[in-house]
Amino acid sequence: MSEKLVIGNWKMNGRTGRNADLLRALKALPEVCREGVGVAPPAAYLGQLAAALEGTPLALCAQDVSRFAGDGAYTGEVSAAMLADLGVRYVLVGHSERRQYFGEDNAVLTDKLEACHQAGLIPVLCVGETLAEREAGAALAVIRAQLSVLEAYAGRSLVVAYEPVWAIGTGKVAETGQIEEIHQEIKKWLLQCGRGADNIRVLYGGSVKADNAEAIFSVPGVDGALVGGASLDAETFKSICNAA
Ligand code: G2H
Repeated sequence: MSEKLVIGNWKMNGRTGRNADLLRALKALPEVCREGVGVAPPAAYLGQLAAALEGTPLALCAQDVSRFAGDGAYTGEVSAAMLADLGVRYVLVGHSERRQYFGEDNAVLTDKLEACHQAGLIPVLCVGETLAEREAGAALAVIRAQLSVLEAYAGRSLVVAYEPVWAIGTGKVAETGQIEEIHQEIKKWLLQCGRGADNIRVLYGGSVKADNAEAIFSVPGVDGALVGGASLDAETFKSICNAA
């Protein structure tokens, strides 16, 4: 796998003024403002970022997408076609916070993957186990069950992100051996289901920071990172992108 992919997931943070300041800082940093780096603001600010990122190599990403592909009476929803219209390239699908707080299951995620495919967007399917699941020895079984949504996915473009739930926003980072094991298993699974793992990046996410990025990027099978909290500070995000 060639260039690593780093996506900053702003989660539900931001205001127009703060976003403008952060974008100004990011655009001035050649380590960040390049191919292979993306930012995922809240949906409310996708338009602001689309305008600000025009003409730059930074990829505009969305944190979520509606499961409904066509226009219609779906109050509050943002469709894949709308995201594509704004210039979005990557869409997070099935982030653990969506699974936890919004009950997203494989049926919902199957529709979201298909909606991305129809609109020409690249889904970033997020998978990962909770601490209880890991302690019960069920991490791999959980991840395989989450990956099974790909069996119905017709598209070829895809990114997978391994984010152990117990490492998200907690400051706890998986050990490099744990990361390597799961990334290799994900790649093996992708190969087994005919997905050609060579073309599919598998990112790591969960408390990636400036001081652990280099170690994480050097783990075999890690093709990039999904960065939450640490992507809200330009200098910290720069250090992470620089290590990629
Ligand atoms: C995991 C990650 C980004 P953080 O959710 O998706 O967040 O880096 O804050 O753990």
